Amino acid sequence: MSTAVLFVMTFGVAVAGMFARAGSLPAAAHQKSEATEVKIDNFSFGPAELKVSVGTTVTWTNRDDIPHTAVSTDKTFKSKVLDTDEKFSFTFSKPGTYEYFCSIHPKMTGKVVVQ
Ligand SMILES: [Cu+2]
Repeated sequence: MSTAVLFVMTFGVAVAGMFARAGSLPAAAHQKSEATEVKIDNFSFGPAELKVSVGTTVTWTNRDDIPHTAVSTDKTFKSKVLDTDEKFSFTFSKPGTYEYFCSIHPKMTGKVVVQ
């Protein structure tokens, strides 16, 4: 193996390492971020169960080609009918378990656990 090839390989690993470390910073910051997303697609909420800290804003985005809603069972929040690519956001200011469903398709359910 030539020195040049060895150098390129070593350098490549070093660069990859730097990117990996740089990449971990935004990921760590993201965990503390105040916004989290739930995607609605194929008649389901994803993730179906979401754990967030108090004060987090959760945004539901309808990625389905069918209208959906996100309505909590205890009426804490209630979206309008979301057409494709429409969003609904709610900020959870109290800890608790918030179960919700789609009022058009009540078999679609999800849960937000606020800690
Ligand atoms: Cu629905």
